[in-house]
Amino acid sequence: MKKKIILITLAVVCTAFFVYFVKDVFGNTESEKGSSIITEFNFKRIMIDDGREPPPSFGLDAGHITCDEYKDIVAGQYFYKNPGGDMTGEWKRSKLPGFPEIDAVLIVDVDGDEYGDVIGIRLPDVYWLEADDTEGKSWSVRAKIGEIPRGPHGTSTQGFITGQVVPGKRPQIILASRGVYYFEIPDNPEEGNWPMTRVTESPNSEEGLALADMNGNGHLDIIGCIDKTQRPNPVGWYENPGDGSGDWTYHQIGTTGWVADRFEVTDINGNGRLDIVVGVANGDDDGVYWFESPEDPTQPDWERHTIVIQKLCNSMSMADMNNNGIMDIILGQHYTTWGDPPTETERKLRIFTNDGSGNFTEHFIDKGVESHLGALVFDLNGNGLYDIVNIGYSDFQYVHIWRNDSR
Ligand SMILES: [Ca+2]
Ligand SMILES: [Ca+2]
Ligand SMILES: [Ca+2]
Ligand SMILES: [Ca+2]
Repeated sequence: MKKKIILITLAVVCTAFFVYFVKDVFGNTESEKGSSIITEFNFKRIMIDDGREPPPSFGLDAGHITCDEYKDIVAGQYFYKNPGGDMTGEWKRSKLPGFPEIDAVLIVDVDGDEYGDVIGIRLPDVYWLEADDTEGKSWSVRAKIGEIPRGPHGTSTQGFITGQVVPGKRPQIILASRGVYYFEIPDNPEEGNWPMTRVTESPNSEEGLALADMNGNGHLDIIGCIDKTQRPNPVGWYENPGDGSGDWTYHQIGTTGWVADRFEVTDINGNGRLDIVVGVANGDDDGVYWFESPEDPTQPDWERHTIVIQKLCNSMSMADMNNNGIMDIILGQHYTTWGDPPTETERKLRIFTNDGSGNFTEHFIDKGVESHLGALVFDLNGNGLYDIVNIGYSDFQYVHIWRNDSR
């Protein structure tokens, strides 16, 4: 009986926080808080972990796992509870089950209860993990949701995103490895074997993913890699057929000299057409480029524009960092011991703000921190300013955040 009362109390507390958030986000309180345009960035670097065990992992996401106004982080084998306040306190770390192999890649609300949910992969297996408590102190594997083939990186992979590509109560989980697949969350997720659809079977489609309605028909299309081994490397998008069927049509729109690693989509030049932004890595032609959409986005040969030339652009993301309503680019730098590795002073974290016409201004944020599938942005403390979250690959032992103190 006592246990039941505690559980009910927990549920009420969590619901109260949830209502607070919904109000906060949809009542525009958050955007009002951070609505003034930022003219100068001010970030504070905070190291939240320097003792992660190998192997290096790819997964990184932030979201509300615990019942407070601060976003928590999952990365690889670990969950980190946001300490709140100025976020310089201890980020309590819990190991996720399945250690050392499971790579936690996404935070997704699977079942609508107060216990946080995470999607973890140990390919070919894909799992739903859930917190056993509202603090994320311990976690359990709730179900194996399905299997996708192993790609070039064995048990893990570098392409994962959530979004509503088909109608449903909850967004789907989209994974790119040897092929691109999406899983739908069923009504009884604990039974496992979630419905899965294959978007492409192309064997070398592992890399970043983006979602956007490219042709304006109301269905989210997938922007991603089709063959990372081809040189030049194709850039393009998969057209959502809108009827739930698989094997989507791929539209190639251009090429990069080497691996098109990270993808983002926005209207870069303000003409109402969605353009594709690509971070290129690991060879000749490294840099960040944007491809200008023609009137018909299914046409090939979009004009390519350079935003910045930099080696190893494996960490590129997009958000409106200066609150002027136009998406900007956040860029970290990977480090490898092969080839001509960037020196420590070259490992920069930068923001490139767009004036709305495709003219970018560079803002130096920090240097010396390696970034691989990092430089992601989340408003970790709910103050209306995007903070930056970072993991590395060569320097896999670290997780850093940069708290956004800009005003
Ligand atoms: Ca849950
Ligand atoms: Ca455009
Ligand atoms: Ca902006
Ligand atoms: Ca913030």
